[in-house]
Amino acid sequence: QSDYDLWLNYRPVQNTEVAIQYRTVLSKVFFASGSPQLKAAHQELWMGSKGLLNIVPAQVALAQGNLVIGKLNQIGELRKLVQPGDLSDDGFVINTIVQGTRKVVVVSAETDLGVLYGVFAFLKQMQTGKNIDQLNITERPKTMVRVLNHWDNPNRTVERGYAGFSIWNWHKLPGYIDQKYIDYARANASVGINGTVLNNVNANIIMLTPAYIEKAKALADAFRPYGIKVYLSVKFSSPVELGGLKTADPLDDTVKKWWKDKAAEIYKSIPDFGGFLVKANSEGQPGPQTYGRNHADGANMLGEALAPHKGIVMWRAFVYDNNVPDDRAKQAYNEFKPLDGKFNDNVIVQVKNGAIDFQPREPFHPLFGALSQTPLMLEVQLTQEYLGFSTHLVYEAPLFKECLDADTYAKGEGTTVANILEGKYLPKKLTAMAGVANIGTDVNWCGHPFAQSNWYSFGRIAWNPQADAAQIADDWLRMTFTNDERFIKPMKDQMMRSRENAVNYMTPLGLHHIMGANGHYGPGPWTDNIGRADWTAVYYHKADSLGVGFDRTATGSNAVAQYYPEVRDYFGKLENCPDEYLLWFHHLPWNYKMRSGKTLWNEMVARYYTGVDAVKDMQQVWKGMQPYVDPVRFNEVEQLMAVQYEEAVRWRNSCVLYFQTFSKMPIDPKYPKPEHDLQYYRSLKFPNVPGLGVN
Ligand code: BDP
Repeated sequence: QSDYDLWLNYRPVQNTEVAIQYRTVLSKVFFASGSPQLKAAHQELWMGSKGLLNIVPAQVALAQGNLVIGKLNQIGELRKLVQPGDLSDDGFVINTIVQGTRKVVVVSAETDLGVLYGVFAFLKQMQTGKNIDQLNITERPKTMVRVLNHWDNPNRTVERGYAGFSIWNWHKLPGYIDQKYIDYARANASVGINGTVLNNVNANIIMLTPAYIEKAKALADAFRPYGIKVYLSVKFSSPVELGGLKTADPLDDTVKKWWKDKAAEIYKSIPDFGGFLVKANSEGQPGPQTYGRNHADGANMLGEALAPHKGIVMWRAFVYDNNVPDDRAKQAYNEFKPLDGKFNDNVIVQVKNGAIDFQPREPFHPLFGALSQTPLMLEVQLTQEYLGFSTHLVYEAPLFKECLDADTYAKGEGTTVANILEGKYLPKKLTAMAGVANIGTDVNWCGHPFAQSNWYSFGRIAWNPQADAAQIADDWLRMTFTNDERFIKPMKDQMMRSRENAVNYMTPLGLHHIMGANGHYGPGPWTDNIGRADWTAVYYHKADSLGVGFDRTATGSNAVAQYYPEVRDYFGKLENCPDEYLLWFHHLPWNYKMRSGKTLWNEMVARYYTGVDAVKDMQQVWKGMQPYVDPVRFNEVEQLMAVQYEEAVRWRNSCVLYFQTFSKMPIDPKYPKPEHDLQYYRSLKFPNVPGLGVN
């Protein structure tokens, strides 16, 4: 057994009591036949039964089944007994039904894909050791589009990828379908992910050439049985660069026609193609503004090209410009707020969780709540660009949830990001969530055995933004490792703390964007003068002899004014602002008195040391886990934690020594002194940092 199998490794059930129950249910199975999705579901159930129980279920007639699986119109009278309500959105039911002397477990749905989801959910019950005697589960996805965004380049490098190269072997496609593609699709479907954007948002035009459309088609065909649609990132200037046109102006008729023809060409090969993801006028990418038009003009033009085929446009709000003399945190809002309501129905605006860039902690993006007529989707980053790459154990679900549970107050109290995302205020419009994939060619897919939990939890949370991070960690640990409580309890606890630990040793108290330049590896609070101010660290922490932090209140950039009054007061008024966001919104003196009674300087130092100590604790806890984990993974995690510890120490030492040059205050002697001086940490060079994929 290897961690290639992810949370679908179907280990033998240890608990003999439930195993007997499972065997009885699985001994006689009616499985409706039909579509490729039902076949995939059937295959999965058989695979699961083999692994979990070492049995091959016997296929029986509908009336004989202890387990009945099929679409509602395939399960006869049982349909009436499950009373599912509307399941047209690929939801499913799993019910234990008593019919006279017969007890039968029914897994059913309106759609084929719903049945597949139901089968995965049923398997999960057994993987997590649940009693299946009285099941009564109805689930519906709360968002329509649940996509991974691969930042994969055609040459197989992965921008910000820390798990090897791209899993898409473009050279061997379309002729060769790697088993990995199927396993990828299974893993996605098991958590409800229903789409994948194959290529980097910094898009290469080659993706739209006929040869690559055929390659994408081969992937789409492989994924279809698992309900995964294929999408592409497109470069806005494609009509010029690929089509030879003079312009890519979205209002130009030849440009419109070019995109219409291109869309038609794609749909000819991939009839259920999902649509386009677009990064425009951001970080050097071309866009409608290049031609004096706005984001809505650009998005709608592409929307029109896709609309006849039912495709969608995911238009990114990640825009900022070094030439705009305003706080970077304000720029997306300033660009998109005036365009509210101007987007076509098949366009959705994709917004990162925070206004800067996937930092260890950011306040929720002010665009959530600000646009009331435009559907917004949330983009989170599974690949740990700012969270220690693939060497740090950081479970990100608490980070996703922090954003989703945040209250925007846009329509009064309770207007959370999650509620907005689910389309509660814009019924019938598109709803979606995207995760920047952390997947590569590493045997364990994600580089770190625990990084798989970020892929897993993304799917669960995209399906249900109200889901609970601890519950998801619990399920993932059980499915991936063991149901042994002696493992589950401590490791769940470690996972739940892990993100806060990373915040503490990297960017405590609202600090942000102080990582190393370019590669974004390790600390770089001293980063200045690298071509553009908004890519430096000093732009964000603004440390000086008087204090530290970015004043985003009315006396500063006033970014806080982009929030609704309740939120504005929460972050903007010093007496309300939680410590976690303090230096994001306020520039404060080094001797500012914190809630803890400590000075700001001492509190900052304390946080850095606490963060590192927490990694040490985690290492200790992991040592105790040896009896419950196979030696390969035990060893992998042990080594990675040692690396994480070293890097956490480097973050701490670099940051406290650097900020001390401004505070001029001592580090409490109760803490171990940094082993080296600041000069040493500044001089460290890390050539060949992963993740700088060039396309
Ligand atoms: C940043 C990455 C950069 C991406 C960009 C984006 O550093 O590589 O291209 O986001 O989201 O986080 O477009």
